[in-house]
Amino acid sequence: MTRKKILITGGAGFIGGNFVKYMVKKYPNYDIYNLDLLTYAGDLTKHRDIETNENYHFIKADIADRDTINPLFEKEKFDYVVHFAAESHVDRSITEPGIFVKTNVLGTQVLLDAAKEINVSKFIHVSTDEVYGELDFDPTTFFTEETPLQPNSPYSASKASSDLLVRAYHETFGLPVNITRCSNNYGPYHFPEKLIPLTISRVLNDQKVPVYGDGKNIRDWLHVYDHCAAIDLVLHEGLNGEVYNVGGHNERTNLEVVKTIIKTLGKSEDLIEFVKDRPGHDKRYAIDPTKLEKLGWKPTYTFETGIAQTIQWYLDNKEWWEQIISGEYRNYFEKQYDI
Ligand code: NAD
Ligand code: TDX
Repeated sequence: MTRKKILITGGAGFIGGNFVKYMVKKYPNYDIYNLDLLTYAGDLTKHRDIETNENYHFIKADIADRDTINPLFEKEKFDYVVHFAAESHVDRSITEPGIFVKTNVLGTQVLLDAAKEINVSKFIHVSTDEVYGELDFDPTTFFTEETPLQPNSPYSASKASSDLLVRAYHETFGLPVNITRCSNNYGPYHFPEKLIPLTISRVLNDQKVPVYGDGKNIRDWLHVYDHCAAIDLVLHEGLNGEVYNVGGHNERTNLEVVKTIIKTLGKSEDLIEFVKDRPGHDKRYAIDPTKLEKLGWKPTYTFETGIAQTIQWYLDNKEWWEQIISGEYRNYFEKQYDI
């Protein structure tokens, strides 16, 4: 296999971090460059197991900083770019939309320009099913790659905007791109502001779990390891210019998710506290992954096996999440929640 240089942005975060580990271990012949600004969501302690590997490199930089990104691309001449870096939390986009536009839209455009200048062989843009908006509760309806974009939150609007730029750089400049749109991920190193790790960490500390509205909103859960395998496949086999939806048919209401975690940990459902709903709260997401399955992808986790693995991981790695929730996160939680 020829040696390749792969730039992974956002590789100190949740999904990017898992993907960096996956690539460093699976492809010793690829040089993996993890570029990350190390915002509140990024941390490098998760890479202690790979940081001394010869094929792992870290670069601290802001994707929206053209003066850093352009010379870096000129110098390193990356073969592939896999772009995860983003502001990713819907609730934060409601209180502070500006940074979502800067990082997710402008940052993506800076990377596209730099990638175009050095003629990268592939630019993978990791997007989200949230760009399609919401589905109603009819279980026979799904998002396909043809579903129109109708984002409802500042977060999803910023991701949809970046998707359109990626598409335009393919159509106008012939940049070899793919866009992947994945459903909700969960698994190791998920930042505890998101529903599943928030619930696990709070239940373990016998603290109330805030459930928005009536808890009946539905998400389609995918284990992060299955997402990593999907991106690997698209990177190597995806047809240029194509969009691929990623999801494993694991729809659950939020209340079902929270109750499963509480039951697994042997705690009481009295910990559930219904709180005021998220503004613009999307009712349901559900992915039709047929196109990616035809390319050769199949998830390996069901929700049951995946959530059991994830809960065990949080039990075994308390140090990682305790260090987060005892820091600046406390201020965020107090501002965000009334409980
Ligand atoms: P995350 O918030 O855990 O990690 C984001 C990473 O990006 C962090 O390490 C952060 O430091 C870095 N970053 C932020 N701004 C940066 C900047 N200006 N320059 C460089 N680095 C910066 O996010 P995640 O959940 O791992 O999501 C990764 C990607 O996958 C995002 O693009 C997100 O939209 C997409 N996605 C997430 C999910 C999900 O369920 N979490 C589902 C579908 C798609
Ligand atoms: O405290 C909470 N209580 C609650 O009921 C939180 C944080 C969430 N929720 C609900 C809102 C959603 O219906 O749980 C569901 C999941 O919420 P999040 O974990 O915030 O995820 P979501 O808003 O669905 O977005 C996620 O999936 C798509 C990621 O954060 C995005 O980055 C990704 O694009």
